[in-house]
Amino acid sequence: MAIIYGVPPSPYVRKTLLAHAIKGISAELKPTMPGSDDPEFRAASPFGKIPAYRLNDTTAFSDSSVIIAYLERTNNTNSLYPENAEEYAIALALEEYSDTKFSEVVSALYYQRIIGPMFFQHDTDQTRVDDLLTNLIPAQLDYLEKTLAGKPYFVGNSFSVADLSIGSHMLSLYHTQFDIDATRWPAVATFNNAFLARTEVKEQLAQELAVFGK
Ligand SMILES: N[C@@H](CCC(=O)N[C@@H](CS)C(=O)NCC(=O)O)C(=O)O
Repeated sequence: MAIIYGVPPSPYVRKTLLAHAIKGISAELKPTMPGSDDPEFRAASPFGKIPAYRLNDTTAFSDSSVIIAYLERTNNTNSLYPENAEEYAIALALEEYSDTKFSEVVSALYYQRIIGPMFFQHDTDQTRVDDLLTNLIPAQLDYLEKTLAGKPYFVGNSFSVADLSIGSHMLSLYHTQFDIDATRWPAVATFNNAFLARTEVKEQLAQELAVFGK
């Protein structure tokens, strides 16, 4: 069985665990913090980022997008990639947007409110939080609202890696208790509620709450 190195509250580990659950693939989670100097982990993730993935003694690699692309090649149950070439490209572009720009602002709030105080004895910077709440996160939710354009999925007519990535980062927002105002962002709020209602997401959330002692 493959090994996933990481901890469930990381949005990228979360995304990877959810892909396994959606596809019905088992893997062993080896709890590993970012920057860990465990040599087995470092061989899989030279820069110390989580998640990393080990298939066997000789093959290991890192990055949630890489791991999920690999999984798809081994098992196309509940495919996360659209068949159509244009939709495939848009799904990858949205995954990249989500794992960079969207993650940047969401993870900043998640760090300020949850991860920093809980694991790194960092005090919350209220000025930064106010900027995230008032300007930076709403700007990205405006973009997502426009992109969804009232549809249930970000690309085409089924759940794809774009939805998985965006939903995974939205779960960080859930932990921060950010309220996705359904009058300003109705499609995003509907998407988020549908994501939270998925069985594998509920199970993932329960694991994360356990890590947070909730
Ligand atoms: N593009 C990577 C990003 C992974 C990532 O940034 N993980 C964070 C934890 S949530 C990390 O390990 N940060 C440590 C660092 O940047 O040194 C992926 O999709 O897996």
